[in-house]
Amino acid sequence: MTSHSETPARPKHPSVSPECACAAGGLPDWVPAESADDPRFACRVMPGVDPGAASPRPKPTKRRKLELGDYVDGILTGDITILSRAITLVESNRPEHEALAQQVLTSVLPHTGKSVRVGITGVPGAGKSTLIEALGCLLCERGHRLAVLAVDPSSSVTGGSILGDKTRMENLVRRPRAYIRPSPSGGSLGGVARKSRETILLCEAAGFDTILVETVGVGQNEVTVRSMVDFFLLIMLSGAGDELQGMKKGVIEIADLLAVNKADGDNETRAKLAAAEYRRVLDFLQPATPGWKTGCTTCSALIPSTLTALWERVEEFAGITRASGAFDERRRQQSVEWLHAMVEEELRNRFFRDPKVRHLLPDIERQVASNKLPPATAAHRLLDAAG
Ligand SMILES: Nc1nc2c(ncn2[C@@H]2O[C@H](COP(=O)(O)OP(=O)(O)OP(=O)(O)O)[C@@H](O)[C@H]2O)c(=O)[nH]1
Ligand SMILES: [Mg+2]
Repeated sequence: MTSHSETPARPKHPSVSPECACAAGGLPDWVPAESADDPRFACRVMPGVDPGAASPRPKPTKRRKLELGDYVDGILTGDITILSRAITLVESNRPEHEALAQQVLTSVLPHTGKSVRVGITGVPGAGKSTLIEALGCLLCERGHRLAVLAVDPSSSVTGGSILGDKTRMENLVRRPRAYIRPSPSGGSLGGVARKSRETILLCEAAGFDTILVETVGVGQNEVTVRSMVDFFLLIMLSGAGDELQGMKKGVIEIADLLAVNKADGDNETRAKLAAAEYRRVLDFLQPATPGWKTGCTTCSALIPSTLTALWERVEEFAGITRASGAFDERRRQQSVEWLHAMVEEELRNRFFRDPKVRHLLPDIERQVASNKLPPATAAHRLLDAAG
């Protein structure tokens, strides 16, 4: 037996390093060298692991670089992995990616356009994602191929609600006929919108016949999503009789259908009353789409028949507007507006990147701020400098 008193006193802070452990044959450096076989010093220091020599962890296999033809073939054959990579390419801000992304888009463009694009908006918590999941499953069962996208410029800051949604839409995400894509983290709404528009085209080329675009009803988001979809659905909640007060008239005016959601259980009657109130208001508003009367219905993700009825309205809309030409006319207008928006954005970027502008700008800003120069004169001076 070895008593504690027989053990030599340890240094207060024994410094143990792999090097000295090796030098002392695996013993801590406070063990006398000649005591290697002394059972009182049973403790051993394991040599440290050299990360270089350690059993190699399997290296992440580098993904094969795809060429233009790989992207185009993959997309057109509905290969979801390649579609996802093409969307990532479109979302990238790197100039070399941008050039390839544009080539991919140009190649697949003749195969785009054959879908119904539906925008879904509503205040946070209105039940958009839950509705999309329930409706999406229903559409998949009917044989549709469905892509769910999100436009949420705040997502790069907040982590993005659709990221949560992807796990929340757990039934839909497992359906092979459905594809869910989180919002691109583009910062500005303009950037996110461009990427989302291009993503819609890629999804259509990959064979998705129904595109649902979810956006949170705050700020300019709704107007932007309206400009990229055929049908715009506004999800509402019934409140305590003050529905219209918090609601922006402008948003109602761009919708093709209002749906008072969560019309189930105790809430059903209240939702129906709210819907009737909205219908009275809609009678006084200009419809968003020529030849289509914007209506208001009730729905619940918990009651499939309400979702079927909701989708019937979308199909009816598509039928009527396709026949009248309003459907195609809107798409043509949207493409031209998109062109103009792109030109404006590019001009603005080039202008503010111009070295002469960057040189003059701080001083001109100061002069404008201190009322020494009228803003219009200042703007012309900068524009002239940029040539
Ligand atoms: N009773 C009832 N609850 C619902 C219904 N749809 C959604 N909810 C609940 O409402 C809450 C919000 O639903 P979400 O689908 O996340 O709402 P959202 O509009 O996508 O919210 P954001 O993405 O944050 O803007 C969740 O707790 C849902 O369970 C419905 O039809 N009936
Ligand atoms: Mg959501």
